[in-house]
Amino acid sequence: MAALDRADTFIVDVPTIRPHVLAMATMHSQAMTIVRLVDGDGVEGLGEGTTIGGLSYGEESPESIKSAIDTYILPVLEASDISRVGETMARINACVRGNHFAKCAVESALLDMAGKRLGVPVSELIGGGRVRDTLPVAWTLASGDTARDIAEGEQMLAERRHNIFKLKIGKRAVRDDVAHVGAICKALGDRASIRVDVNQNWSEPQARLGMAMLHDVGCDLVEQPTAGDDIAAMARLSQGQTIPLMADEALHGPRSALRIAEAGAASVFALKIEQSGGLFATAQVAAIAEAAGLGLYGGTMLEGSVGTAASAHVFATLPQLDWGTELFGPLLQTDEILAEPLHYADFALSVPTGPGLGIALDEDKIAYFRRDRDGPRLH
Ligand code: MUC
Ligand code: MG
Repeated sequence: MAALDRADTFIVDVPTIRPHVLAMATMHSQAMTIVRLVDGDGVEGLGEGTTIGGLSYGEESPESIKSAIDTYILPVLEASDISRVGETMARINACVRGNHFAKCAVESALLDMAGKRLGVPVSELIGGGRVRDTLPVAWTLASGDTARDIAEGEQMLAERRHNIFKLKIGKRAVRDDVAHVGAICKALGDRASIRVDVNQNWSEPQARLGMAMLHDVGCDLVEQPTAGDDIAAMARLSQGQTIPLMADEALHGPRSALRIAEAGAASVFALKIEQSGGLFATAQVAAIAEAAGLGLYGGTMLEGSVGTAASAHVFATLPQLDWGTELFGPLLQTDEILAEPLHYADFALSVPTGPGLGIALDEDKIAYFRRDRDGPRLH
């Protein structure tokens, strides 16, 4: 039995190392909603709710994540035995519809506490437990400039940090975007896997043209070319094109995963703990993909280190992670908010090995960056 003693939900704004240009927004900083729970024995749990570009990516914003937790989820936690994570999340799900990002942050904090109480990493509490200690990590080239992207890719290869690159396209005309991808494939493609993410910005005819051309220039994978809620168009594209289609925005947990798999609307799933509604739900999405013979990729909402560690614990439980992960979020930020940063080397991220998430916050950094203190206001 464990009762909630204290909770603190706050937003931290950390600048990005360069502008990050996506089809729907250009990021100059990342806003992360962090939840910290402490039980009566002083055991602490951390979770993160993070999206991209305010409300331009999805239906939850940093502010709505904080408000959903503070107003509707904390009262449920106060009335629950929070050592029972599954039961507590079921109670939350009965009171709060949707709000997957907020629920994921809270479930992550509960699992962090459960792991610390039991003396095991969170990865041992998910599915069949941990099967790997490192995860391949892609980097996103999204400066908005082809030459700068190539130079950045060369640097990543030389440092042995990344040899998988995702390019954010969908903002320019299809042929211009393909020329940009083709130039990067030509420069880096013999030493790296090059993929693209359109973030839903193509119509079906644009996607038909774009996917065929991308295949011809040596691109390996196309992520969410068209609207995520048009499963029929995704199915036509996925079945009609040679280049594999990866579902991202279309995935919102197990039910959507089953619909996409049944429709043949993707051949790869981008798993995201927040979009799925939590770590347990992500494992269920992965199980559906595996049963349907689909490929798996560990996605990110460009979370900072807390959400990245939580994602890493889930992805470490997946025996077949054919497409690697993109858990590079902390590296896109100018400052680290953990006392000890996550470890990246040899094209991979090491999954933390300590109890729970295996991480601790740097309290000075948090005091500086949290939006409700005297730190900078970055938007
Ligand atoms: C997305 O849509 O997949 C992941 C990497 C990146 O640069 O943006 C994201 C979000
Ligand atoms: Mg995506």
